[in-house]
Amino acid sequence: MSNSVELFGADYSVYVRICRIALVEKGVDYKLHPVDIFADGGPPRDYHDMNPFGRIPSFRHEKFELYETDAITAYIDEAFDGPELMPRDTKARARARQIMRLADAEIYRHLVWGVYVPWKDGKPMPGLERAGLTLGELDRLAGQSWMAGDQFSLADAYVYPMLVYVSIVPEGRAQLAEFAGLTRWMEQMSSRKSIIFSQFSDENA
Ligand SMILES: N[C@@H](CCC(=O)N[C@@H](CS)C(=O)NCC(=O)O)C(=O)O
Repeated sequence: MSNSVELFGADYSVYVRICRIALVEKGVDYKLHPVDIFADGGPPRDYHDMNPFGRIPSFRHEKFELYETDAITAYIDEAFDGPELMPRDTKARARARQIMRLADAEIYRHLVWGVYVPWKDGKPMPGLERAGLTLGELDRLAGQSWMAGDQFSLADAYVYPMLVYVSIVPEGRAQLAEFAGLTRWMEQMSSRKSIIFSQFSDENA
């Protein structure tokens, strides 16, 4: 099975990291092929055969190819043996999906691209205004120990890489510290094998 699973993307990407976390949590061996979308001239030309939009990640299992993280992680969960990555309970599963879409629509868009990315470039951070609302809502929706249900799920895999980038920014870290539940969850997540294995290079800088 080992080399039949391939992931294409860069280790700085939150979406690539979500897939890597899912693969490790599921216990699936895989090969990561580096694709740098920010390289001069963009990703290699033949990468567009896998993803015509030039976004990462893309995924291949034997001859089956996929892009879009939601589809990739659902496939990983359903195609391989190992712990289930979505709650069985209908309400907990709905909550997990809600949090995953909130991560796409709010956290990635406004806190990764509106806080972390401009901060790194020394520019104003328009997303900071929205951080309290978004983090407060996440804190309200999250379960006691996990984002949804009573064990790790894809909702945890989605939110963690995004909040790590928020926490690298001093102003983002200060806003996160206002939410004791989220802070505790971040600490708990930080010692998981899948999280350690997929660390961003600037995570502990
Ligand atoms: N909806 C896509 C989003 C993936 C995405 O936005 N990836 C970023 C890197 S984290 C990317 O490739 N950005 C380049 C671009 O949008 O052109 C997914 O869920 O996989």
